[in-house]
Amino acid sequence: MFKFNINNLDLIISAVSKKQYPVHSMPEIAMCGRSNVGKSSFINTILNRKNFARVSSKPGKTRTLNFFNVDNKFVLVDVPGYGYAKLSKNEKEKLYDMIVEYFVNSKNLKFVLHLIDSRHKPSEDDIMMNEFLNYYDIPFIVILTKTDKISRNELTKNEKIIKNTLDLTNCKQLIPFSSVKKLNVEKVLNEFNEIL
Ligand SMILES: Nc1nc2c(ncn2[C@@H]2O[C@H](COP(=O)(O)OP(=O)(O)O)[C@@H](O)[C@H]2O)c(=O)[nH]1
Ligand SMILES: [Mg+2]
Repeated sequence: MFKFNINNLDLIISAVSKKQYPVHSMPEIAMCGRSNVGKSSFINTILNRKNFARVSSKPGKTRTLNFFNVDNKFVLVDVPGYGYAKLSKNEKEKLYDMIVEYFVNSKNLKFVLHLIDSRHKPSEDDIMMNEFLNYYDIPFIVILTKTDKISRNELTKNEKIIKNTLDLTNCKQLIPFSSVKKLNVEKVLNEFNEIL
């Protein structure tokens, strides 16, 4: 199986607004999803690393846009997980403002990986994020996470529901994924390779 051999995964900056975005000329790939959707596991699986999750879950780095330099090849932008039940309306609005500001101002963003739990109908927050991506005309790939937790039949059924619920105008691909089974790792890597 083709693998990324990542030597350096460096946190460039944890930013909360555009004046803090790092200046560079590499392509950017951003990743977003509801908290607990499997974002850290996904990236550890894709990059063949164990330490991304650790870096990205350090206190203070969970409500920020975390820019990672991946081997001087591309910049991975970890967008904070949305949909915490605990967030107040005001905190939630701030979070969405920060995400939208990035979508609007990112110069090198090639596509967004939007992670959605394959077991459920997309949440209101998933739908809102999907609307942002289409509205700001950002190409995205939907990653259906945790497919190992459901049967083939359920996955087929849920895929239909998800496709009917989301606006897939700007969607390049919808990829069922499992970090446990390493399902479709190559498919994701091919999408990465295309922009490098
Ligand atoms: N069975 C299974 N569990 C997963 C998968 N991906 C993540 N998880 C579990 O889901 C929980 C949240 O995962 P995490 O990667 O931390 O999610 P994050 O909050 O989006 O970064 C953890 O308990 C993971 O072990 C998967 O593909 N299959
Ligand atoms: Mg995480």
